[in-house]
Amino acid sequence: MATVFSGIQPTGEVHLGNYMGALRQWVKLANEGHDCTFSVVDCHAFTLPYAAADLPKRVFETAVAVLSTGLDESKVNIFVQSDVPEHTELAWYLSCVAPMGELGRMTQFKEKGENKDSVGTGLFTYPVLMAADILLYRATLVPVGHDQLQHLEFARDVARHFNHRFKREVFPEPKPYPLTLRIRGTDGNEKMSKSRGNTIAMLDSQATIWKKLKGAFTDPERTTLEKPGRPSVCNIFTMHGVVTPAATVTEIEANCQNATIGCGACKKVLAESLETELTPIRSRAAALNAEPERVTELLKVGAERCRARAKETMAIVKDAAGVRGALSRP
Ligand code: AQP
Repeated sequence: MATVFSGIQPTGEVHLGNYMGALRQWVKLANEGHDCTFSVVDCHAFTLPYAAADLPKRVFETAVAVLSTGLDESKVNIFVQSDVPEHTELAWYLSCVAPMGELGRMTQFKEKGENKDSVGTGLFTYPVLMAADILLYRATLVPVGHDQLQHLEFARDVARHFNHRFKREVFPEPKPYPLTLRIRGTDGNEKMSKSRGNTIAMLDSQATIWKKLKGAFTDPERTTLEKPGRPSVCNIFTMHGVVTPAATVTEIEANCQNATIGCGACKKVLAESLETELTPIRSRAAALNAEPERVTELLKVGAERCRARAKETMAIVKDAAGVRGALSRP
């Protein structure tokens, strides 16, 4: 069984891209019995400007969304990153072995820093913090989307550099668990993203989901009902692949290609499938929202379990690096 770590940023409402692309896989990995740790990575959200007054609410909502997917919190560690200060502590040690040249090649930094007058150092060193998140739990398997693969490769390099420098196998090299699915936004072009305003939230009501689905882009070349559609380029069809029963997906694919089903009817089927999928999630979220102190308690227990593990790793890291302050002397 693998040790799994993954995180989600509290940068907005958790959407169907996050759910289909990542959270559903988290539930699968947990159900397979892997040792799973999942975090609301609020320190990562600090890398770009945000309204401080909104952050606590965002963190809470993100935690509720993660918990409501059906993860069994007695078996899985779920916590807020800033509750375990060893993440930022380890990030410092790792930054001292992380090659600057590699950081400079990170495409996400180039994208997120583009056209900004000034960016914080944290945006540049973000992959070091991500490496610390993973290596703190000595994770061996990390669910990552295509856009994070480069950061995981960096984390592997950092683990190698640290082990080599201190001649000890402190960190295993984490392997990617590729998240290949990419859900586009309702605008049809870009990745569905919290910051792009093109999302369908996982916890949106049935009526809101339908309203957003009705307006969502499909195959841009299917301009009339009579024209055959191309399911392979249609975002609606991608989502069918996740939540609609396989036999129905096959039927929809053929009917779209033969122009015997229109986009409206196809979206109706998707709305029904989403309703079946999301109803239990919505009711778990409602129960959690009705008991906010229970959510806080779950996150507290998760953070305590993670801190215990994090402290163990930091003791090994410091021992390997010969770091001994007065308080850590025997
Ligand atoms: N559209 C998507 N399709 C498939 N997977 C997605 N993920 C995000 N968007 C899609 C996956 O969700 C996980 C958590 O994402 P994150 O919050 O850590 O960061 P992100 O990828 O930057 O998500 P957003 O929504 O695009 O946030 P913003 O707008 O703040 O940058 C990740 O595993 C990610 O792959």
